[in-house]
Amino acid sequence: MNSPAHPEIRVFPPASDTVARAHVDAAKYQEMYAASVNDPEAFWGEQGKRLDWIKPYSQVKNTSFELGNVHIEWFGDGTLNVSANCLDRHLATRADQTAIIFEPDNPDEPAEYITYAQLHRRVCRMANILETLGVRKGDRVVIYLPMIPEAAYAMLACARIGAIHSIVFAGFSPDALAARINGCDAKLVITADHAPRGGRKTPLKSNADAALLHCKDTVKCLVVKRTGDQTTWIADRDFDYNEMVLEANDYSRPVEVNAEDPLFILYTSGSTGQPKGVVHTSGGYLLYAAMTHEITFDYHEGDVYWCTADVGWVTGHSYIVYGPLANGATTLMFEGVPTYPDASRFWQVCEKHKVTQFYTAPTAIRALMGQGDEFVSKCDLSSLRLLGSVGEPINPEAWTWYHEVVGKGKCPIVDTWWQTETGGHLLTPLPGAHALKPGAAMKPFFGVQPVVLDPQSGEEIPESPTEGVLCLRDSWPGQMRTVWGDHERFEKTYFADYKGYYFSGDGCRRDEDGDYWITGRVDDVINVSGHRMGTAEVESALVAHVAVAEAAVVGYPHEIKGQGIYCYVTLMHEQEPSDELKKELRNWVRTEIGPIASPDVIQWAPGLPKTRSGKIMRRILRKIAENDFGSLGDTSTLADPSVVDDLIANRANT
Ligand code: 6R9
Repeated sequence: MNSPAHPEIRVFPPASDTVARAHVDAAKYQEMYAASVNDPEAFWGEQGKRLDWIKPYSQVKNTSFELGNVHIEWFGDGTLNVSANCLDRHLATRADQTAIIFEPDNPDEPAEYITYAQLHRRVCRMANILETLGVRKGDRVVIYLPMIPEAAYAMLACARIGAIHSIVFAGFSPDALAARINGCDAKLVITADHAPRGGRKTPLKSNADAALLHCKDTVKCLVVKRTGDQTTWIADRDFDYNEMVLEANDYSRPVEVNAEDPLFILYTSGSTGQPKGVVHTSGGYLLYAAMTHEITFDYHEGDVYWCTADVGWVTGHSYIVYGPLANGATTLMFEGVPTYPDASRFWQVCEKHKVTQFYTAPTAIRALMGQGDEFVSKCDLSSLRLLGSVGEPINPEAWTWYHEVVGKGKCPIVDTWWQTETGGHLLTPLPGAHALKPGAAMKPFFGVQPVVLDPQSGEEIPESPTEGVLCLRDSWPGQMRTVWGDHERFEKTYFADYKGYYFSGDGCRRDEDGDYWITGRVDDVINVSGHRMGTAEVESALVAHVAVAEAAVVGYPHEIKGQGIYCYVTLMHEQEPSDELKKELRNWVRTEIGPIASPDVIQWAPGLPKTRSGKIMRRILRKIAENDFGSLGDTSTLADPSVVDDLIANRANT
């Protein structure tokens, strides 16, 4: 079906069987949405009952977006325990139900099915180990693990004793790991010998060893055996999880925490400076993750739900662990990559475990689409009922392939727009309530009030269609509370540019039907294979190299990754440019940050386009990287306009 105003945009209304099954249909969405914004207190006060509280809340919402006084508190006088909500309360009804299906990297290794009763015991044991190692309520624990069930045990064990976890993606380098351990002043790092991925192994323990050289010598290290490979061992600092677990008691009493006590810190990239520690708290976050998981994915009893993200990213936190387990769901954890042993792995796993909901990133879809349909069609995907997309805008071609080839035209696609900062989905179609448009994130979730602002005036644009920056007018329970140790940075980053609003950093379009389309970041954040990165981080890694005088980094369109990393590098005087040096700089960035930040393109730049006040004109660099020289805009304010001609003449092939 076509949209009347835009005949080229196809619109897919929900199918009748989807509507019949759905928790929320169109009428219910209207009614609930109106209630959620007209009386948030009453709405969320009611929804809060999804959780088990130790001491019930009497207050619901206490929030302010006013610069200088930003304050976000939900269910402020309630107490609970997050791990008890994800485990203990399910034991009476689903002790023997599978909580986690673990699918290892190597398909010849058996999958593991962990029931709620087993998960409960393993989390309790891990909690007791953490306490033995001196971790107490409020202490920080860094988790640097492969995608193995122990990562979930560690998260829930922290939650059980009221400790705050901070997961560092296993693809980050020792330097990045050290910065995060020090940033949150962690007492303990939990790691593994190696992380198998795509048939290769990342030496996590030796990375942790290298990182710990730059940390306080009181930081301890708990090591999980994954591959069994030898690692170096430092007595009194390193502890063997597999040995300790044999002795550990299998019950640990869940500690009572306040709804607003931090649950975790997750470092994420912004447009300036080093990554910031996004803080999420216990009550509102868990409620929001659980509710969005149930409603967006239309989760029902007996479903097998799979989110392919890594627990090192927020998607893994909310939609592999906390949301699904709070709902008593069966959640699949996959250690591997989509293309190992070959490009049918995702679909084989769907067939093997009869996956009903499948949630992945556009970059994976594009990569697999390029391998041809046969990898999909040879698998039995009849169990699939719903598909999800997250991490970056999905282009209509990839959407259509996902819909037709993977979903056989029968599975709705929920294109969920959200951020580390938002805790859960903010914009998404709901499968039984909304029509789908390929590439659109469509509608706000309950309680979410998106607004489009004029970037210049900061004024709200009420009419549609329109385009501008995407902000939120009011708080929702899953919103981040602060930047760890730096509330001022929190206020400055999200509440200073547009007064009275939360600024997402994304641009968007709202069409004539009032549906939202995300157009991408409007700041210096790029999105490479769904991984969010600040161009400033890559620049500071580059300039830390002795040969580099100056660097400017921008994103450019990349067929599979969404965006690639394009670096303009000015070398030190008398430093000769060479291909070897390019290679060296690539490796340098990989070790400074991690393989995900590896530059795709390095162009030698004798000079960078700067204003007379010395500000690099990134707009121009972006255009050159995009191969779009026709619209460079006004270059007359440049200190030396001729550098632009040189950069164009020597543009690298992308
Ligand atoms: C969940 C997550 C957040 C940024 C966000 C936006 C982009 C995420 C998207 C999307 C278009 C979607 N983004 N989902 N853009 N459509 N469905 O990815 O968190 O890593 O913090 O990234 O990702 O630019 O601002 P995070």
